[in-house]
Amino acid sequence: MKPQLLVLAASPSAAVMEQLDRHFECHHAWRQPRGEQAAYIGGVAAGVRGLLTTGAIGVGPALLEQLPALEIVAVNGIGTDAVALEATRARGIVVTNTPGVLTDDVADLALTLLLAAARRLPALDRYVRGGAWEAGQPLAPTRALRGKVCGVFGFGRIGQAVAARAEAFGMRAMYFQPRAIDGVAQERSASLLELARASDYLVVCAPGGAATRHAVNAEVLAALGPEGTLVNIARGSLVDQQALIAALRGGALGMAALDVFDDEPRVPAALRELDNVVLTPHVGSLTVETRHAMGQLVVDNLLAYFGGRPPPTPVA
Ligand code: 8YV
Repeated sequence: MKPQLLVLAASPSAAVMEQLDRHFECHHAWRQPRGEQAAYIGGVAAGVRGLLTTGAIGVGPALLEQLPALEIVAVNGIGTDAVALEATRARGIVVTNTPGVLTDDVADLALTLLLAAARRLPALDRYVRGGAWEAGQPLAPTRALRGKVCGVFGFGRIGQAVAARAEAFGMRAMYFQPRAIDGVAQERSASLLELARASDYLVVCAPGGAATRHAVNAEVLAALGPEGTLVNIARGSLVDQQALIAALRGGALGMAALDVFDDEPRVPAALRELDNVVLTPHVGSLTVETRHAMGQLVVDNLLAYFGGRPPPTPVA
């Protein structure tokens, strides 16, 4: 008998979906209309041994309680801040994620956002489309990247990949995270506040969760300053969104380029109305290649676990 798998979100890779359906009895909750998913899950919950979720969706205590036979949570993503890890630990439920395979694409998006903010890409696009160019309206120059400081908050795989890319654009990369990293060339600031003070661009790459909630607060934003730019490709929870809106409105902060938000997919109108922001809908890992590699790692983790082998990428 195939193990029963509750699938909360689909992979865009057909090869991944085919393997899931081949090896597991899949309950595809994502195929149900939003309003009917809870009832659908209630109907299949008793036999579910594996749960496939995403970094953004995770799994909360209430759903875990509904799944008495659950043995493994396979996260199609790197972040586990939305997984109730205390509850999974207490029940001995294995949790896996997809580290490594998404590093380059997420770092690429960080630089895409940084460049879009630095060179005012959305405004330039509007300038051409709206006929302002043809009408001869004036256009102010933007600032060069070379020689500027790119502060990286959170210096794991993704943070280090962001630093390497920033350096390729002639920027100086620095970082802050509580634990110093041996063997890296970049200087570590004494605190996030110090890093923000030193930075022209502050790129948030740290994990979400209680320990980092609102780490980027009004004081950090003010330290980044009126010429500074905040880039966030990590989790909305790391930034105090209300303080960010106030800083962008009042000029305490120059610009923000954001892929992640507090309460996705809801983005406050106050943020959407601002001209000094660049917004993308949580797409750091959304490329054909990376989503396939992530999905394949999810399949490999599930097959290893149910085959009695250690999953390749367990969450410690
Ligand atoms: C995805 C992410 O949005 O890896 C993460 O933690 O947030 C993203 O890569 C998500 O997990 C999609 O599956």
